[in-house]
Formats: sequence, structure tokens, C-alpha cells
Amino acid sequence: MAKIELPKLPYAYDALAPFMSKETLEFHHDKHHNAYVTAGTPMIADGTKYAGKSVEEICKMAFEGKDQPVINQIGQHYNHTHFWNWMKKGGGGKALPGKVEALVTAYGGYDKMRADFIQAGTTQFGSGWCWLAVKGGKLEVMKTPNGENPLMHGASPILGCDVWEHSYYIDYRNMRPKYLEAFVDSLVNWDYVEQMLADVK
Ligand code: MN3
Repeated sequence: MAKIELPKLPYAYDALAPFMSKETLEFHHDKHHNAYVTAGTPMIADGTKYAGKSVEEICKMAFEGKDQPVINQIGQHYNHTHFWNWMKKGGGGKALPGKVEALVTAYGGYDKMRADFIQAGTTQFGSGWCWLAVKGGKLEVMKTPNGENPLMHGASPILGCDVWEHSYYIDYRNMRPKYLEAFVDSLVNWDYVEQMLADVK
């Protein structure tokens, strides 16, 4: 059966300060992500059409079938499971692993990618995510509402940033662009981005 569980954070709750506080991570991981797992678990249990499917397959099936509750809960479980790994202490900046750098260079370079990613996150109206995704071998900057992700739109996500207010309001109040700048410049775990790129089919 498809089984989901709340993963442990891959670092201490205070590891990302001052860019993301312990308090933000406690609420965001322990309360918000946990709520998606709790609500999503019965939706994909044995006896449902999602039993035995991977979380990635469930995301695509749910979007295809316009199954909004599953898009919301399982989409958000997928997004957050990677989100914790997309950050690390001492992350961010321009030192990209080779294959990621090649993709970004083909896109138009680091500065363009950084500006477009921050712009996508800033202009996502209401809750959602901004992304670096791969489609047809090329890098795309995307934004999606609520719990959606690039898998649901025929692309493979390699980096995502949560722009729901619960992700930044404690640390940045209403200044979403400042949060996005800190994410790119000081938090991104490019090694994990490279790992996801390696898994793109
Ligand atoms: Mn969130």
C-alpha cells in the first residue's frame, strides 16, 4: 500500500537561523507538514485507486483526475518532503555542481535564473510554490498554486520554494521577496538539486 510518513528534518531545528528560524521550522514541519500527512493518509490507503502507487504517481493521477483533496494533501506532502532537503546550513549562492551549472548556463545563466525564480515566487498570487524544473531536457522556472507541483504539469521539479505565508511570516512578515532572496542566496542545498536532476527520466 502507499504509505506516507512525516520525515525527520535532515538538520537541527535551529540549523537554518537566521535565514529560517527554529520557530518557523517547528510550526512548518511539526504542524503544517504533519497535517498534510494525517489528512492524506486515508485518501491513499488500501482500497483506494492510489494503493500501491508512489507519491509521484499519485500526484500525477490526482491532477489528471481533478481529485482536489489528493492534489492538496499528497501534493503538499511531496513538496514538503523535498523542501526540507532543498535547504541546508551554509547553502545557497553561485557554486553549482557541474550538471546543474550546465543546465543553468543553457537557460541564460545564474543571474537570470535567480531573478526569474525570485520573480516567480513573488508573483505567485496567494499560496503556492516557485520552482526550477526540467521539461524536455531544459530548465524551466515555474510557479504553481496551493499544493500543485511541476509533476502535475508534465515537468520534473529539481528545486522548489514554499511561498505560503506559513513558510516566511514569522521571520520576514509580509516581505516575501526578502525570504526568496535569503532562500536562494543562503539556504539552497545545490547538492540535493543535483541529486534530483540525476533522477530526471
Ligand atoms: Mn508549507
